[in-house]
Amino acid sequence: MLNVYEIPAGGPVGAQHAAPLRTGAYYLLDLPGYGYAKAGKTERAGFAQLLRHILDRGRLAGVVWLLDVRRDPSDDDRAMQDRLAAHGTRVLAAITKRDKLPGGQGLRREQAIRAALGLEPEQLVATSARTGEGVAELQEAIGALVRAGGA
Ligand SMILES: Nc1nc2c(ncn2[C@@H]2O[C@H](COP(=O)(O)OP(=O)(O)OP(=O)(O)O)[C@@H](O)[C@H]2O)c(=O)[nH]1
Ligand SMILES: [Mg+2]
Repeated sequence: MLNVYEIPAGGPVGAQHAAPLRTGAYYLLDLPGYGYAKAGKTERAGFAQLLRHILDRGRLAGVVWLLDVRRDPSDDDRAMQDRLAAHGTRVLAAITKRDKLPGGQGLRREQAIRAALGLEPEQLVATSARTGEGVAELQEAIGALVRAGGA
């Protein structure tokens, strides 16, 4: 499933009624993980087409790329990284579930993921939906992307 959220200017606070997008407001498209590859052939083809249209959107301000702190980047991750680079899409990489590996272990995993993907420290934010770590920082970075605008 692809879920679309309308985020009002100033960030995701409170419910908003459907209305034309105001300055600074944006749509956040929540795409499924690569697990969609387990879906049927027709569904997969449909989703691949949807993804192509999303990446081709001139108004696409950027992509938030979610990486589980416990996992090494997969072949699918690398393929997506190449694809985003080929498109010239701006990418924010966010490590998720940082709370699952507290302390030094998590820090080492952050560094390993960063090195595996060849990212600069400022291109990666460690987040946890559970503790709220990194969430404000990520919102800030998304806001900056949106203000910079699409290609
Ligand atoms: N401990 C912990 N659990 C989390 C965190 N974020 C999500 N989860 C849990 O992980 C599970 C999957 O979360 P989702 O956000 O649905 O994961 P997803 O990657 O969007 O999954 P798909 O959209 O199906 O690919 C849920 O049980 C969440 O409660 C986190 O920061 N910390
Ligand atoms: Mg999801």
